[in-house]
Amino acid sequence: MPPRMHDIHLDAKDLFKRQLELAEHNYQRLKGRGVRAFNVMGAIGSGKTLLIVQMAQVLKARGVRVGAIAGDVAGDDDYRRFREAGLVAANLNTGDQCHLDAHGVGHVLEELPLNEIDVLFIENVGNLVCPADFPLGTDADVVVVSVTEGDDMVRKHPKIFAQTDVLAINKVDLAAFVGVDPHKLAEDYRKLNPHGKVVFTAARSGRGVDELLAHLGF
Ligand SMILES: Nc1nc2c(ncn2[C@@H]2O[C@H](COP(=O)(O)OP(=O)(O)OP(=O)(O)O)[C@@H](O)[C@H]2O)c(=O)[nH]1
Ligand SMILES: [Mg+2]
Ligand SMILES: [Zn+2]
Ligand SMILES: [Zn+2]
Repeated sequence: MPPRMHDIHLDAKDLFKRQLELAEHNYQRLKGRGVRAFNVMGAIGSGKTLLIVQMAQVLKARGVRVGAIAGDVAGDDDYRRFREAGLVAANLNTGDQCHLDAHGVGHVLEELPLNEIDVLFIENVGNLVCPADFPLGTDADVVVVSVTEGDDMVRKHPKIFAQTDVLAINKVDLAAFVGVDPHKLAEDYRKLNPHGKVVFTAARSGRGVDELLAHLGF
């Protein structure tokens, strides 16, 4: 039987090479349309969606057209939040997969009206482990960690933090209630990733959102 067009049945090294090729393909497609894209990763409930919505409001006020991809295992909750915030949005359900990959994102890029947006936020599935192994073809990677996850999150997930461009330490408004010092997370991150940028955010109030955008080049 001839292989189907998108069958991926390869060993680990080939798989990684294939991921890089697909990511490069996405990158070229986005660049071809003049879209800057960001992979927003982080644990479940860390505040990825709310931070993206807050960044989008600031960017919209500056005349920047924003789109978002809602990556979730199931459902359309985040997709609807993006739509309600006025973003060009797409929903990407992964089913049994706990991360986005360049292949799935590539199909969404075929559908999204990329000529109507300047910036694309791709919200990954809530997970601090395997999204680190799947490049999507974005310009930069953001990880959101909230203080409510504990002060040891960076040490427990060194891979994703070591390779990310910007760390948003979110829910700092709750730091005192959960007895977590956000500076501790920032210190661990700087040790792992001396070139990464760190910003303290409280997405509910919008604190830190301008600084986060500045770290992304806006
Ligand atoms: N107090 C406080 N609550 C926040 C903050 N950021 C997000 N939240 C709340 O935390 C909950 C989760 O936020 P989301 O933005 O949905 O988190 P998420 O990372 O997108 O979650 P998943 O997509 O399910 O992984 C929501 O009820 C938010 O209102 C913050 O800075 N402070
Ligand atoms: Mg979300
Ligand atoms: Zn396919
Ligand atoms: Zn996974």
